[in-house]
Amino acid sequence: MAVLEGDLNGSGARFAIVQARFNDFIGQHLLSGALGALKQHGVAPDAIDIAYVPGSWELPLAVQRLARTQAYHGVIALGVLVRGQTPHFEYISGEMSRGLGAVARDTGVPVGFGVLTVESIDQAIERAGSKMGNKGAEAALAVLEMISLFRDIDLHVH
Ligand code: DLZ
Repeated sequence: MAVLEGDLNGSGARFAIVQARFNDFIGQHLLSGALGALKQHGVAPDAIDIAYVPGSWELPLAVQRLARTQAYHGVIALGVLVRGQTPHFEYISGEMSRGLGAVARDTGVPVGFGVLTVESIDQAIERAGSKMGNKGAEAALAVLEMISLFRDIDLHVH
């Protein structure tokens, strides 16, 4: 029986981060969290590219564009989507999350979901480096683990 399990060692891997600029005053903390997690696990600064998009709606298309290049072992999507008074939130969050999942499955490139989908700015702040952790860092860790798991699978199978 083989047990296949990734670790968090990111040395030698290349990453793209796609950052949605909407609510950037919170988003920049997600970016710091993601960059900190990658650095902590051995990823060199020149192995990371950062692309900016206007809002969370644009994330899947930019992530797809980057993932399709096959130049990156993983892509991390970061954004801050706050529910307003209209159904806008549902439309954007539904398409964004489905789109990111579809890109990961279609390209085989791990995509980290570091997009806050929250009721209020306060909830967003709590999840961007205060009492509920940092979802940008968590997304980066998940991508690190998936990349390592895929390496293990390839080594085991071939
Ligand atoms: C329009 C909009 C609204 C109302 N709210 C957010 C939000 O909370 N978070 C976010 O990332 N983006 C928001 N946007 C912008 C859309 O994602 C998109 O950029 C625009 O509709 C233009 O396509």
